[in-house]
Amino acid sequence: MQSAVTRQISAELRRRLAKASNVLVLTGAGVSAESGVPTFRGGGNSAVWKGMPFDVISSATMVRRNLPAVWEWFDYRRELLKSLRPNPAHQEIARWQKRFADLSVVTQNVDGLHQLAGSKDVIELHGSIWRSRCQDCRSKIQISRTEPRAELCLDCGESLRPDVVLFGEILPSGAFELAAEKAGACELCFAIGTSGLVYPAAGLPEIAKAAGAYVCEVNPERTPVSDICDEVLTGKAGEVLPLL
Ligand code: BV8
Repeated sequence: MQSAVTRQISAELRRRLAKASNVLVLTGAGVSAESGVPTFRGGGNSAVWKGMPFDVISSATMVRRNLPAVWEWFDYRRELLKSLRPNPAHQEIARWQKRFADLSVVTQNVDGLHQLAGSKDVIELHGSIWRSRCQDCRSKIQISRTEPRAELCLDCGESLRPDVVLFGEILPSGAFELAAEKAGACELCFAIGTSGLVYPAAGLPEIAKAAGAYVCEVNPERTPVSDICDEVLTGKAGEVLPLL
């Protein structure tokens, strides 16, 4: 008995999956939802921390106004992540690195679960919750899953902040440019678990589409990205991806 999702997968997509060599995957918070990581929007929730919507606490303004509060929010999320593991969606995407000659994994997520699942060369558009950055000399320090994080820069002694791109901040230099170049060169582009609201990341499927790629969305809900897709697979990433 074929599942509802299997019936959704078109012959065209199957054909393209069979012959594609250059594939780009753009993921958002939804790809980590089945690992237990709360998403920011969709599914009725929008992350709120101590009364502040996430785009207020995760913002450049808040780093200037109240860095300890920003650390508290990120420390809380990192603590939660310590007990969470990659789900079948992350694992399938990691397997795709061998399946396709040139697979680009571009993520908006900061949780590190793609890397934990085995994906290599992940383009982290919004940085990583597992890294700090010095506010002064900008040196970066990995945050361990077991040891307490450093409070001050080991090089210059100045205060550290999460090495994450907050609202109102520019993306790591080169990250978006590389992702856009890959999007412009791919034959097949998947937008997986993203609400398609946050730019410039949300512009990547449009770049792929304009360059002639076949664009496919995997999401339980419709999003602004759905309108430009060649195919929309309605379902959870952890259930749909293994069927592809
Ligand atoms: C920039 C890190 C320019 C932090 C994030 C006003 C002031 C300042 C900027 C702006 C402004 N107005 C607009 C902007 C631009 C802003 C923006 O786009 N805002 C939007 C909200 C309107 N963008 C920026 O600020 C970016 N920078 O523009 O810089 C600039 C230039 C020069 C000088 C200065 C600035 C930076 C944006 C990055 C912000 N940081 N994250 C943190 O993690 O706390 S973004 C944040 O939202 C998350 O990281 C996430 O990556 C991102 C997008 O969310 P999604 O990943 O899509 O997740 P979401 O929860 O929204 O959706 C989940 C989806 O999954 C849903 O569709 C759901 O249906 C689906 N789903 C659920 N379960 C499943 C599933 N799918 C599959 N399977 C499931 N099981």
